[in-house]
Amino acid sequence: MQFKRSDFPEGFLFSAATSSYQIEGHGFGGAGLTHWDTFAATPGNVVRAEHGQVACDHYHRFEEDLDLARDMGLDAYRFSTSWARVMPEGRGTVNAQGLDFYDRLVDAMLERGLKPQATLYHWELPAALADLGGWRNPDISHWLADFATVVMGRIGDRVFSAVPINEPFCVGWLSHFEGHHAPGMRDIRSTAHAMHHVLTGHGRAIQAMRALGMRNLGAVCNFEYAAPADDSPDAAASARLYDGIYNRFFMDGLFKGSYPADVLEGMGPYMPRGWQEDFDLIGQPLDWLGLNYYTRQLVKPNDGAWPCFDFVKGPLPKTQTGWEIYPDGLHHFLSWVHETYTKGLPLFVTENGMANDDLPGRDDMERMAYLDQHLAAARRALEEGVPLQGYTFWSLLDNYEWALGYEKRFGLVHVDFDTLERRPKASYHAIARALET
Ligand code: IFM
Repeated sequence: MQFKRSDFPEGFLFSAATSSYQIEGHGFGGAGLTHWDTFAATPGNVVRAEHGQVACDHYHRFEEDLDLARDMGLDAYRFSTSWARVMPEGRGTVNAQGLDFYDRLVDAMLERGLKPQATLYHWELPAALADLGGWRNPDISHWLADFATVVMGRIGDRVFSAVPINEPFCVGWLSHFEGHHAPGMRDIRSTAHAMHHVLTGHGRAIQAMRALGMRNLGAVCNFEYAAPADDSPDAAASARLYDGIYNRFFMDGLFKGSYPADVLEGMGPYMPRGWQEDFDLIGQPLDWLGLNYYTRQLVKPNDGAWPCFDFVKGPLPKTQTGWEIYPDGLHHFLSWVHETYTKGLPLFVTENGMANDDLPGRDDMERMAYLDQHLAAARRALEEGVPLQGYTFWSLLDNYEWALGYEKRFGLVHVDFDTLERRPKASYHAIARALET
């Protein structure tokens, strides 16, 4: 790999990320049923109906996994806490084994010199809360705040940073409009409610963590570069609307106290009652913002119902998930977010990486090139004055890629899902060399 630690400022934080349901093994330790378990058990939702009951068995192998993170030379490790592991019914009774697990996990990071970067919620909603409407129910902000109080009451004194929700777009749009993720809905009113409640949930969880005296609290959003599929004004308008739904909705909500007019044109009639009154809650002061970035989309209009757009296969090289490789998009978002919204607030790239058809013993040259190109884009933004303070690889391990099952491999470490053996890939070794001081 081309990049070196010394290309980045002193103190720049390198980490790798995972998430609870994708690696832990939800069948262990008294965790409750989640909406991902029920979604996966329903035919047609997930490739081969694969689920997270064992996943990478990180629940039993976390020491070995954190050794791998330490030996790569990382400064930090980004993980998430499973709501259903800590509170199997989502509210009320606490599963002591679950809290003990996160307690041991955080201590194990600290013992290895890894700063714990916590995410409260990375998508495994307790099934009992899904029964109550999940993200469509306005009470979810209170339920999430209660979960924050319980889990951070135990580990919040030792985490380096914390964020309520990973990728609000996926929780809202992908899961309630496109139906690709649990709960698999395709309904505009549910979408409008979920997209708003994910932000009220964010706000109330930040309040709960501040009340515990926690510092270094942020938000993590995902961004996708929207490009018109051709030169027509209609394609430009479609790309603009996609950008509104994916990128501007959450940024405007968090930092401007409003939602974009073009998105409200379609979604406004379906928003929950009184949504305009919630922006003080949503706009809690933050200490940093995290950006997850992977790809771009080419967008063109269609004759259907709002939002009236489709995606077109682009010409650029693609990853195993078919995503175009477009590093300029990362540079664009870092600059745009800094100039338009955060204006000096520290930024972190909190996820970036690619799926590749990796086999043990085969060099993952494609991943090394992808990471180098994106790190170069991040460095360009930094040189132009963007206050970028860290970069996180997705992911430490091959893991459960949601509706795509275990086939799409994002890891720096190969996992054999039959034996659960871990084998560092060539990219892992290259990063270790690049980070050596
Ligand atoms: O695996 C996911 C992760 O859960 C959230 N961000 C994108 C990754 C790759 O699709």
